[in-house]
Amino acid sequence: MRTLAIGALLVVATAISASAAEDGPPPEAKAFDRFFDEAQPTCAYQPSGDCVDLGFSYADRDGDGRLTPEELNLVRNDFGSWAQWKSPEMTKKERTSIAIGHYAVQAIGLKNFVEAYDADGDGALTQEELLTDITLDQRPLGQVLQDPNAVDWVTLQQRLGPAAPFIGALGAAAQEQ
Ligand SMILES: [Ca+2]
Ligand SMILES: [Ca+2]
Repeated sequence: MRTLAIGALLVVATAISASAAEDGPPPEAKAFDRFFDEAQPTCAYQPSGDCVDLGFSYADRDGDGRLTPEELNLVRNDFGSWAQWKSPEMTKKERTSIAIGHYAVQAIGLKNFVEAYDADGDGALTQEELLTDITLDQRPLGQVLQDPNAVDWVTLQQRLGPAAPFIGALGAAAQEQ
């Protein structure tokens, strides 16, 4: 009986993945993919501020110059959907980086993250508030995030708690790609 049930599950799972392949990725995965294609060369080679601008405007859905926890949650969903779609062609290292990032975001929590940096208490983050602990310069973002002099890790960790250092791992991963 159990074998039958597992067999049925396998058939269903296969059918779902086959139909997913036919229909292509969900729209939010495609939206993130377009963003990723556009941002990747900028983030790899251009000054860090350009990369942050691109990411910020992607996340700022209503274009008011501030990121709410809801807007950040949409980005997380887009990214999750994209990562699931791209997972088969990722290296083990890329999958590990994504798992670490996912862990850090879950552990910190988007609402806590916004509250930790929301200097004026309006419930959303301007780019200035977001970058309080990071000093951008002409180097690409991955390099900036790996420079202990550019990121105030002590303050950042005080704000965000023990999961904060994993954000640094993301910076390192971004630079390697
Ligand atoms: Ca906004
Ligand atoms: Ca604010």
